[in-house]
Amino acid sequence: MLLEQIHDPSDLKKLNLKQLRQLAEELRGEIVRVVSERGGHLASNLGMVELTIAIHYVFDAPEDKLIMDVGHQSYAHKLLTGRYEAFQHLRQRDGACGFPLTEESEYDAFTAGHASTAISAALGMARTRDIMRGDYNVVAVVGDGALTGGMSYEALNDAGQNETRMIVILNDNDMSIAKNVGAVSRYLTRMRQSKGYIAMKQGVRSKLENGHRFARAFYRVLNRTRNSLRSLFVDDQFFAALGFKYIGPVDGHDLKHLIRVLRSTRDNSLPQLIHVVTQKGRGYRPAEDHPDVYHGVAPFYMESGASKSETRVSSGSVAARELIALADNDIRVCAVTAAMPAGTGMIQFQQAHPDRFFDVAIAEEHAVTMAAGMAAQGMKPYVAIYSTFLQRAYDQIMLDVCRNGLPVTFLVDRAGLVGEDGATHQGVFDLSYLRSIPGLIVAAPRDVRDLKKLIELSHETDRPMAIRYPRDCEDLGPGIQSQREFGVGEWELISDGRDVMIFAVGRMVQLSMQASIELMGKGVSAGVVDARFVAPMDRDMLLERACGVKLVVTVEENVINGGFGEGVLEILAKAGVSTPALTLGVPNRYIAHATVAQQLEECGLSAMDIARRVRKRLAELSEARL
Ligand SMILES: Cc1ncc(C[n+]2csc(CCOP(=O)(O)OP(=O)(O)O)c2C)c(N)n1
Repeated sequence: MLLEQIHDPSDLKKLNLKQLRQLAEELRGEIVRVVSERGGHLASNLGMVELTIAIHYVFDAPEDKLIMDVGHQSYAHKLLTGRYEAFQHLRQRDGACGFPLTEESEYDAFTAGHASTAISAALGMARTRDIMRGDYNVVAVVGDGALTGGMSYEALNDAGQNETRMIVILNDNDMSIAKNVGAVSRYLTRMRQSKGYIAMKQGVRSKLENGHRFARAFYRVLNRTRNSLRSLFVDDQFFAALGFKYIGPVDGHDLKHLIRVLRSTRDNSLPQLIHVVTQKGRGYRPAEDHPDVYHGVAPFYMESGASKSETRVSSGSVAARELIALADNDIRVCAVTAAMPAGTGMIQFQQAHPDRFFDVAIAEEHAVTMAAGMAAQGMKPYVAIYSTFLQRAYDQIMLDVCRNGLPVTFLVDRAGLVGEDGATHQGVFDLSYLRSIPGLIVAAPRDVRDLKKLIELSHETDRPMAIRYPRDCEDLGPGIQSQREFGVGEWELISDGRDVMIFAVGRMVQLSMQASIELMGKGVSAGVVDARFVAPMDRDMLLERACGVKLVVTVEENVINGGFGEGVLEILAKAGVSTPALTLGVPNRYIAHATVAQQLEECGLSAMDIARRVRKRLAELSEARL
């Protein structure tokens, strides 16, 4: 295998074109094999193979800086930069991260995971190079999906104004996770279709090489009138107006041509944008046929492409079904997503109510303020965004929705620890960043039944509300189902305890119940309260249950700093309650990729950990009393 001989990009430069093509096939095989075992981003990576080879063939990383937007398409890059072994453990604890990570390799110039940051980061590096009188190239690789994010335009606008030397490679596969949307996407489609011009030019050139007389004459005319003729076919006004020299469209699977084009851009002193057209899922039939389904996958059988994991009903799909039912009877109900129709489950809403579904592209800030505008005119918008991506829209939630007191509901998906996607994707900050916003109701269901009730409640209230939930929500069954309907801010006593009261949020309710059983076995009577509202809190229940026990415990799948537990401590302190308290949650650091179970353990949040930590604190307290 050629791949085994590539320890860093300098080995790549020793290969001839035929070998580079063979390497491309080997890379594809390796990516499909490893992703089939470990899960990960498949289709985007298969589309990037030739482009990655060409970039490393032409540029000299790590001196030249390569910045990949989102970074989910960096697998070939990892395999070509000395991480073959780590890649065998892709997305596993201590294995290769699924995104570029500066700690992992000097070839990863910038840690990423969220979209539309690459051009800004690249511009910052290019400016630094110029100040420090360096002489390296800075190359940002941005997908057409990532180009829909506002930051990309902020960066292009800035880069173009004073002509900073940098290269932006637009990897255009016409797909975000789902089909790309928006006017810019339509514009790119027109540019791609101008490939007719390029095909014609190439056809004429090859005929010329074969000595065709008319072709030779035509090619001469074509070349002479190149610019005016080209503009008939390729409308590059948009990028030119932003101050970028536009090059393309270029076939992203034609290695020879790619290398030639990239070479022509090396060391140029202008901002340049190379428009490369690739096919998402290239080379693996199931991914070519369904690039959206194979964007990010769980482990699958290579032969058939079928998933190895059993299909589970996601919380998002439960939420979508509930919303559809509400929308059936209320024309005000609409759904908004930022490029994640399938991931958030809202694709079902789209099918049921296409005229009230809005995919605004990778534009979380816009999604929130657009929903605020709709709510201001009488709609009841539901904005479904993952916890980690909603971080982008903090100011819009704070001012455009909440300052205006508008009834927008945020369906905050993938809340809590998310597993293999790792540090950039953890949903462990939302309770902190949402809890502090005046007027916003913040709730977390303990299971799907609760999720449905919370959505019903959100429909009844005219206040802004956020409901946060993990991807998979259990159904804890009617056994512990709330016996009564609850209002905003009401918690629920699940079991009483003489020694300890555990106040738990969301998925932690179930683990706390298991912990209480474990504690009972050790002679500790621990009760559990489902603290389903983190804002406003149920002060009365808290004070009632916190007095008279030896220890108050809070458990949340959120960072401790600014989280639920700190809110509880504040209420207890202000009320003068002196019961000792233990706050359990995610430590205030970035939690790397691993399984959710491993991450829970790492944070000391498994049921056994909760029980162990409670007993330890009880022991410390009784020692202190002696
Ligand atoms: C701020 C933000 N929102 C949403 C996402 C989720 N996401 C990851 S990749 C992706 C699509 C990116 O499309 P594109 O840039 O065209 O890359 P492709 O996968 O098509 O190669 C999305 C929406 C993200 N990473 N960051």
